[in-house]
Order: sequence, then C-alpha cells, then structure tokens
Amino acid sequence: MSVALAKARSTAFEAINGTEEGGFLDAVLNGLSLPQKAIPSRFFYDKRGSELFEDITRLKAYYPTRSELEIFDIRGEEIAALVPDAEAMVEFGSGSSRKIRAILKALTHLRLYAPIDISPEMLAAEAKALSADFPDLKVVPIHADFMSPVQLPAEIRGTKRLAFFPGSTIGNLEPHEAFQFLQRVRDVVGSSGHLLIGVDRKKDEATLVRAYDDPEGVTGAFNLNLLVRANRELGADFDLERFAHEARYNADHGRIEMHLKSLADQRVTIGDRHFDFRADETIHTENSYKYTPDEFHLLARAARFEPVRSWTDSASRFGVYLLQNQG
Ligand code: AVJ
Repeated sequence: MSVALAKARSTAFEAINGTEEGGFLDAVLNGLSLPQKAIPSRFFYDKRGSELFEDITRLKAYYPTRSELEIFDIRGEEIAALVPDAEAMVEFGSGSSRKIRAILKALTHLRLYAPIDISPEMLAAEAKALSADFPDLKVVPIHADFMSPVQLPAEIRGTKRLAFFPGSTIGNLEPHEAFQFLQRVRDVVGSSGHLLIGVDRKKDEATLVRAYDDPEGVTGAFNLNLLVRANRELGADFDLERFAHEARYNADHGRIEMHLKSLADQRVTIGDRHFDFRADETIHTENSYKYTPDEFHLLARAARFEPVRSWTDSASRFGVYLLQNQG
C-alpha cells in the first residue's frame, strides 16, 4: 500500500470508526469500482455537508422540511391526544432540532427524550440545548448507529415508548431496508408502542426535481462536497470543475436520484488506484424514495405496524404517519 493510501485509510477509519459498514475510503474505492459508480449518501454529512444540508432545509425549492413543520405545528395537539400514555420519545438520528422542538411543544406529557445518534458531539449539543428549553424533560442520549440493533438504557426500557423518525430519512433506504428498519423500530418501541414518521409523497416531477436541483445551487454544492471531502480526507484528485450536480426522478423506482456527472473523459487517482470516467458517466450519490399514502401504509403493515392516523400539509406534499406496533 502506498503511503498516501495508508494515511488515507487510517484517517478514514478514525473519522467513521465503529460503523459496521466501514469507512469512507473503502466505500469510495468499492463504489467507484462498480459498473454504475456510486458513493453512499451517508458520507454527505461531514461538517460542511451538515451545514449545507441545514441550508437546503431553508430553501424555497426544498419543501419537505417546511411542509413537515407545518404538519407538526398544526396537528401537534391531535397527535398528542392519540398517544396519551407515551412517557418517552426515542428519536432515530437526532440533529433535526426544529422538528423535535415542534413536536415536544405539543407532547407535554412526555417525561423522557432519548435521541439515538452516531455523533457524540451532536448528541451532547442537542441534550444541552433541549434541557435548557424543556426543563421538565429528562434527556437520555444514546450513542449508537440507529441502523443497527440498539440496546436501550433501563430507564427507557421501563417506559411506554413513542419513536420519532422525521425528515423522510426513511426515503434514503431501499424499500427492503426500510421494511427491516421498521421491524427494528418495533423492537425499540415494544408491544403497542408507536412510531411517528415523516415520509415525502410522490408528486409532479417538476416539483420533485426542483427540490433537489435548486436555482441557488445549494444542493449542487452539497452533492459536490462529497468530492471535496474525498480530496481532503482520501487524497483524491477530483477536478471539481469537471463534475456537475444532477438530480433526476426515476419513475420506475419512485425515487429522486442524485448523481455527479463527469463533464469529460478523465482519470481520477486515489492513492495507487485509478478510476476512468467517460464524458457524461455519473457517480450515483443518493436515492430519495417517495411514497404515496397507500404505498407507505402497505409497507408499514407488511412490517406489522398498524396505521393509526396520517396527516398532510396544505399543499399535500408531505406525509406524517402515526403507526402502532402490532407485533
Ligand atoms: C435527509 C435524506 C431526507 O432525501 O430529501 C436533501 C437529503 N438530499 N437534498 C432528502 C437531501 C438532497 C434528504 N434526506
């Protein structure tokens, strides 16, 4: 192994140590070796990527965050009345602080809030900020990868639990992974426990594509930041002038796809590995699946979650679903 590659390997492993799927370097080397080159979307979220995502959520074109917040604001009390016994809320992947605040404001009977997150910094910051604003709420951070089986602390295990998974993050999963994820959530909430989940809906293609290809170019910068990160962390030599952001709707699969498109025939080097690109060849960087209410109900029922009630925003763009474990 070359020195550059050895250094890149250790840096990547330090950055993402503990995740089952391994680090950024392996993901990039393996992903760029596929016939359809790909880099998994979870690597978007370095410091800069997390900031850019926060900017995305405030864009006019990116409706999901605004639509979901509208639902929590208007329907908060109605949601609270449907889960009168819930004592603890377990959030899968924290960092969505505007959403958790909107829902905690309505769910005044909750005693405990347990965010599960892979980032200890994110957990600590969120715990501190929420404890200040909700003094009666006990915050119990759980440091874990929410895609793996999670061991709940005893004080959470002994409560009636409501899981929270906003933001249509489930859309990043392949449908079979989403199904497996829902089964895992059932284990976390226990028998008769609930899940409150936000899921983006299918809609006209123009609205969908605009949300992932905003005129301000923020989503483009978010996508290209993967290459910036690879150059910095892995010593790759991606020429940022010769890749372009692309968002397309794949109607067959019901998903938005993001790609990074090579603007020329070119070769990229990472350590002692080379990757050749033809002009117009792409790196597939994200899937964001969209579900009609019927499709999502079908998926939920298959995973033995019974739909209790669902809501949408005034423009019928986004779905919030309250489900109950039937297992
Ligand atoms: C965080 C996965 C819900 O798919 O809408 C936003 C990520 N990517 N713009 C989404 C994202 C490009 C977002 N999720």
